[in-house]
Amino acid sequence: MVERTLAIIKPDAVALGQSGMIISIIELNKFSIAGMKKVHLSKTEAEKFYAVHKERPFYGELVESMTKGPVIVMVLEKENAIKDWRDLMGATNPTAAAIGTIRKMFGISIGSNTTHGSDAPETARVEVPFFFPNM
Ligand code: FUP
Repeated sequence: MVERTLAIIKPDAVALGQSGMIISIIELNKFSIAGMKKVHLSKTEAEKFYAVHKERPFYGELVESMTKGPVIVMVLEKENAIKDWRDLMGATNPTAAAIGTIRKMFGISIGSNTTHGSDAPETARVEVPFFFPNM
């Protein structure tokens, strides 16, 4: 089934000049980029986006790391886009991510792990319109 998922290139990766390479990898893996923009999240926006984690000990650091600079937000489209983008990103912690995954190649730490991807169809249905209200 053709699906849409939300992808974010996080502030550290944008600041390090890695976004072009990451977008190339996305295209080489046959995702269609249905939407893309560069935005600098406010604290309120980042808190809302990651509200599911608000009771977790890393929530404050997560919000801080997502607001320290601009991010590139994309809607990726393909068959099984949600799982395929999660597989291409790799495990949350770059040290545990498989060789060849984006988080393994570019990630610095669990709190600086290069990219975000929706984790399920229900999540994608909320996250895509969070950034792209008309999609
Ligand atoms: P993922 O779906 O792989 O992005 O992972 P989670 O939804 O579990 O976590 C969201 C973000 O919180 C991660 F990308 C990084 C951050 N995080 C931490 O900083 N520390 C943790 O122990 C877990 C997650």
